[in-house]
Amino acid sequence: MKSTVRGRFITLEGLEGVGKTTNRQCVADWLAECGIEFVVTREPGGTPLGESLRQLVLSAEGQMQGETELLLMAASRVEHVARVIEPALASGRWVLCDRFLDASIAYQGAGRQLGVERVAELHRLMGVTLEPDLTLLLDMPVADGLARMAQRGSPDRIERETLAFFERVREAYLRCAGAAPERVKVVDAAQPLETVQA
Ligand code: T5A
Repeated sequence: MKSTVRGRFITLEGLEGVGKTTNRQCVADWLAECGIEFVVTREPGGTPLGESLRQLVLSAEGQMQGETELLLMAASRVEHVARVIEPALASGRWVLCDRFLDASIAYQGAGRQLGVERVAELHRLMGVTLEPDLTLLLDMPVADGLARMAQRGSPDRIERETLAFFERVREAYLRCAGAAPERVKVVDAAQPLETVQA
């Protein structure tokens, strides 16, 4: 009987406006050219419930406790891993995901200052132990990413955060890369698109 080879899990990370969505398409095209079966998905979101949580967490008006934000991100992730990511990987398909746990580490752990270890511990308690095989961290100066994003229209609740918040997020992402250089590859996203994609 033929055994199924588990698929690979690739994530795209980085601040707003660095080009995750743009480059996701490039990676997807490359996987398709290689004849690899894959699923493209995103967080928060990726399931019907996750997409509702995304709407809730990004569009909420007024204040939201950092802990509430973290729990909503994590709830979306639990559903996503159980219903989409794990089944796809188990069936041999690759998964290309726009943001994953590193985003909670960076945005809630560092940006909201809830503590990186606290965020990691919450996920362990919920049984989210899945790690990407490869993370492409698109990195560029915060102000440049925000400037790209500003051309796109009205910002969501998180996009309205301060420069200091995004600086903490960027630093945390770079620390993730430093701690796991085999998994996290940093790409200079300030370069022209063709160079980034190459
Ligand atoms: N969040 C998410 C958390 O706080 N915790 C979590 O656990 C998770 C999972 C999600 C929000 O939720 C937060 C983080 C976010 O605030 P999102 O929509 O996934 O939101 O993420 P955004 O970062 O907001 O997505 P954006 O669409 O804003 O940014 P992208 O996808 O990085 O950028 P993209 O591809 O849309 O490109 C932006 C513009 O730049 C141009 C593109 O053409 C586009 O116009 N561009 C370039 N221009 C010149 N040179 C290049 N190299 C370029 N690359 C792209």
